[in-house]
Amino acid sequence: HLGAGAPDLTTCDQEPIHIPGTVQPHGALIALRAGRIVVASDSVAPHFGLGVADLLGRDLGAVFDPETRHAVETALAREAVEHNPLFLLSAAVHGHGPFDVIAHAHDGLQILEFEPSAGRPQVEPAALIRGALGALNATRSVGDFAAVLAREVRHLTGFDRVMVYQFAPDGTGSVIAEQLAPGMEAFLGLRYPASDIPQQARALYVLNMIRIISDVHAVPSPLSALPEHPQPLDLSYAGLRAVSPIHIEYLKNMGVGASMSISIVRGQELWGLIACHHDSPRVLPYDVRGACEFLGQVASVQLSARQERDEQAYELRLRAAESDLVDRLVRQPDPLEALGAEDGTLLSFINAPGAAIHYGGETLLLGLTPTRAQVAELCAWLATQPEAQVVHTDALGREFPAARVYADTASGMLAVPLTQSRQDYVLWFRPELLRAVTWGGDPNKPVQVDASGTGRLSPRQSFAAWQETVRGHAAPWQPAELQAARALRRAISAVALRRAEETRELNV
Ligand code: BLA
Repeated sequence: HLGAGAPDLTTCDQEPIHIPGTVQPHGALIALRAGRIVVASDSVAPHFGLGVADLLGRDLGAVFDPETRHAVETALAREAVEHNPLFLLSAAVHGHGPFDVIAHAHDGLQILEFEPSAGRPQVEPAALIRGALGALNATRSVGDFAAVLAREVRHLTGFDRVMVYQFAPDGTGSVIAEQLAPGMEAFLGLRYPASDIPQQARALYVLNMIRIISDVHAVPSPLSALPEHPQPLDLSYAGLRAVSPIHIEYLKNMGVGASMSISIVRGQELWGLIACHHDSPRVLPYDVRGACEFLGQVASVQLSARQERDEQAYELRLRAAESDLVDRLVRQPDPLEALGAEDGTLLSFINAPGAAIHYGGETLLLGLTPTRAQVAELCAWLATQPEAQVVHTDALGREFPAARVYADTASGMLAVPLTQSRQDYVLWFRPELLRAVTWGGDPNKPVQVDASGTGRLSPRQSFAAWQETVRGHAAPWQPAELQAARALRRAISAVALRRAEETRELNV
């Protein structure tokens, strides 16, 4: 599906993943128009013992016995299946099965999917997640919520690795919670490039909240259609949709056998994913997938509320810390003494692992920072810059090349001037975002083009490209942080002004 020519990351967005022309072979799919079968997957042969030719052009009588056919048609007439895949019944097909029969309608077609039944009655999704809902309700912060969500999804599905993956405004994402089976490699805290989940996939995942790749090594089963139905079948809402070969390759590189992900949506945007991996193939019955989707919907609603609460709490904390710092400046004229207390106030004022105070030629360091001499040199450079209330950057090395040597401690810098005229600043630092990620397999192996020779990118290459783009970048300063820094700057000016006036009065 990808265009010819040199591979580059933009081609990822071009792949029409909703019309792969194939389904995953652990099930079979047929599509009907006006009661006639117009599309069928080759996998009807192993599952039903029938050829595609036995089905195309026929009605449901070619699949079901009369009684089952009646039950399916009655359910289809009654249920709202537009874009809404529903479990209809468990039924045998020509002595094979039984199969879970899942139906939805899209683009004027009725699409029936057949998955081997799990051998137990289907359960209402709500019943499967009653316990999880209670545990989720009891959490307060985004972090706690995500941790419980990962635990409950792992409990429900048995996947070896369950992660909550959150997108940043720049489209990159990081693993904010994780539950692992013993022996699984941890990804918690790692950040991945935006191109790992391209645009069209994100758009599809807002429409259809769940997808499963049951076996990354399975050979997809092609769809055949009647000549009068030439356009590719849109599988946006189909559970058996075969997944992008690029992504399959990605999962193989990671050493993953099966994958599932559930969307978490905020407004109309993908907030994140619950991403699940299994070492070996894993098929999940429809009701368990439905329960996961339900959890995803609950998470979509509840995470927003918790995120707002977290943001408000952070703003309050910023304001409290700011007024505490100002109090100290009022009581103690020497900023090194006033702000340099080792009690963590300066570091916790703004979420940063390092801070420094440079005043009257002296430098005080707190946490993860460049050296004293480097901070002094940085302040000398800042003093040559156009005057500003606060100076901030998330790529310091771009603006001040001398800072490149300490990118690992200070790719991000936020500086508040302490005095009008001198090189005096209080500064916060953030480290480079980049963290080493090792994919399954040999990390030293050169980037390869895949076996089919179509010039597709491998995830290793995307990661290398991303490393280049994020080198020297730190997590950006949030608007609330900049606002707090400006408020601190104003307060410092006010304190200095008052002090100047007091001195003048004394001198009179
Ligand atoms: C899809 N990529 C995905 C999905 C995830 C990721 C979760 C959803 C499908 C699924 O559930 O498996 C990415 N998975 C991750 C990340 C982690 C993880 C970041 O576990 C981290 C722990 N991918 C690339 C490049 C391209 C690409 C370079 O790296 C394109 C050239 C494509 N990824 C790609 C495509 C899909 C995808 C096309 C959609 C798959 C589909 O639904 O058909």
